[in-house]
Amino acid sequence: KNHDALLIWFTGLSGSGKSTIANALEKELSSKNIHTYLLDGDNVRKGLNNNLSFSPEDRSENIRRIAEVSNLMIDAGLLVIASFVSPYREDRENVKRIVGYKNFVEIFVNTPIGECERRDVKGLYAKARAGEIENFTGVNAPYEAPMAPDVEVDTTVVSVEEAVSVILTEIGERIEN
Ligand code: GGZ
Repeated sequence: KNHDALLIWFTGLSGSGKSTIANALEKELSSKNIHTYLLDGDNVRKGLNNNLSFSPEDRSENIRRIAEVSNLMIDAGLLVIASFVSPYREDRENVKRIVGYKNFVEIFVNTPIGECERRDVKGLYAKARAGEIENFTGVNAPYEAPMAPDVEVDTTVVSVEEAVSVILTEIGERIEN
């Protein structure tokens, strides 16, 4: 099935629910016979970007490489979904430049940090609070919220299914060729 060249970019804190929604979205798109690829910390930071830390400079490089890889995948005809904290506005702006503004859809998973920290799926917030992790986003490193995301969801307010449905509505006509 055809679709516009598209990169669906999830940004938000660790534990905000980005990857959960991104995975559910991918499943939904696959069921519509749309060929997708999901990039996230698990498949990028362990391989291509395994030499990068969480310093501001390395995060910028992480995001830049992801944007370039996304661009190649878009050229290959895939609908790319990316799920990264991507805390710096300038880095996300750079992604838009690289893939082209019209190909970029920004999803801000704006779950309050209190909830992310309460979930603490990987115990990282506790470690960061204990001073065991430097540059942990939301604790001792900044998160610059998008000014005008295409979609904003708070997982304390909407379910995963509802979030996917809002995103599908947003990209609607772009996948209905
Ligand atoms: C933020 C960190 C950090 C620090 C390790 N700050 O919940 P997770 O575990 O699975 O998602 C987080 C992931 C963030 O990697 P990204 O590549 O998305 O970050 S960025 O876009 O900022 O480059 C978290 C884990 O890695 N993690 N240390 N210091 N998250």
